[in-house]
Amino acid sequence: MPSRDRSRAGAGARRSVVEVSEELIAGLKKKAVTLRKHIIRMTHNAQSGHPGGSMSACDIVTALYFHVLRVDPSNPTWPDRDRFVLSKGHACPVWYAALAERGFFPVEELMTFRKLNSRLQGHPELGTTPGVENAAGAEGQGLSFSVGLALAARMDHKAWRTYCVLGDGEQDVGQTWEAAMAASKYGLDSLTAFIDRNGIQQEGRTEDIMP
Ligand SMILES: Cc1ncc(C[n+]2csc(CCOP(=O)(O)OP(=O)(O)O)c2C)c(N)n1
Repeated sequence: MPSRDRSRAGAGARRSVVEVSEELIAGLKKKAVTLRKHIIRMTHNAQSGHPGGSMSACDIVTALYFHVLRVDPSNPTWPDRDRFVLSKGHACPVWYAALAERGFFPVEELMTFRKLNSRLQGHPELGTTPGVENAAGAEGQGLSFSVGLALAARMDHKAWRTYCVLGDGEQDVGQTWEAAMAASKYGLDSLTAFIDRNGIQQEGRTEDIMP
């Protein structure tokens, strides 16, 4: 998040700018197609879920999981891992697809999405799915949770970063703005927030619902 007072930034914060090449972009685009295929199969198999919001977040989630995030699929709770928070939790098919492709659990398990006793429920659950970092479903809470994570990293003098994905419709929720103000106040430069600007939300175009 932008900071007005960089001097308060956490010690040990890592640079958030990454090198990219044409080859890397091509590889990520290919991986994003794979994730989109998973999303379609999962939601079709379940005959429910949120394919649209999952698909629109696909490029962001792919870039994070396949180039940026420092995570260890064989040790999902590695204390020094970067944290990924999906605030728009209804888009969890894209998260599950990325986690499976990254090796957190078998790709075949994706077909259990939204089934009884599955680890892949319709909204993310903390402690149920390997690699899932936050429970979500009620929109507007993820950035507050992310602010807490970033503050915790600073208090512990840790270099891990927090990445949060929000919906554009989710900007209607006041809690998101409270969290943004807190992130700015504390100069949390280890926190990066993305708004998935797909222009639509559940009941219409984002501009029409809350101009
Ligand atoms: C607090 C709250 N109110 C309503 C909902 C119902 N809901 C589920 S998805 C959605 C649309 C969200 O729009 P956006 O954040 O833009 O997500 P996207 O369109 O990218 O999926 C809504 C309102 C919810 N999950 N939480």
